[in-house]
Amino acid sequence: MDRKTFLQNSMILGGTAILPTNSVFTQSLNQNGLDKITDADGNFIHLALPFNQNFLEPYMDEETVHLHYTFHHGGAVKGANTDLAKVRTAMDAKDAVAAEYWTQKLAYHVSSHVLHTIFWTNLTNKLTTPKGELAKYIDRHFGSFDNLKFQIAQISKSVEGAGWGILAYQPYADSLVVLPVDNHQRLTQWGAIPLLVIDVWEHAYYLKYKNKRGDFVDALFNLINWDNVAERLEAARKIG
Ligand code: MN3
Repeated sequence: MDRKTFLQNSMILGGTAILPTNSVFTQSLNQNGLDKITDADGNFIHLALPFNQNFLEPYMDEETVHLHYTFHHGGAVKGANTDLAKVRTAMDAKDAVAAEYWTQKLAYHVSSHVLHTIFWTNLTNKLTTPKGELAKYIDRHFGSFDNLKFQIAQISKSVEGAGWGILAYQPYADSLVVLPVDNHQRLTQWGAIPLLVIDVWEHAYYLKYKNKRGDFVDALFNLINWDNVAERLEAARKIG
């Protein structure tokens, strides 16, 4: 197989693998209305926030939520649609270089779209704590809720550059894992399903917290919706 044919084959995989990889999981989340990132035609859509833009005050200010949701998350949705069209055009034209370029852009924007979609639903304005199966999994895999909070806070504070701290369900091991993600188009454990994602790109906190990323991460524990995390664990375990 020459390089051009190889690239075309891998692009076909790369351009479409993002959604089918977790298609069973995606389908189950779509059915229960937790996450929806595409319409019936496969175009990426930006669902309304699950709350008003001032809902997370004072820990996350209204202006930050407005800019973050509208321009950062919204920009990823627009970008993903553009990239998808460009990938298709490039494949029609058998332009391997362009298709490789737009496939990488697509991975970047779709990853951003997925993680932001989860991020908004992970937040609420009342204190919650892990219960039921989620609490059992946390005790089994981290020893205690405090240990989990410590680990995910440390990871979120120290992940390099623009990134995320993620609590995920790893179906291969039936376990919970904490992952540092400094380039969100690359997973650090294949197969792991994100349950709780903490956005530590500067746009997520800089207006209010300036350079104090640690203060933002600590404040975020006032907003985490552990009932949503529990719902995600239940959905993720069904595909294991
Ligand atoms: Mn963000």
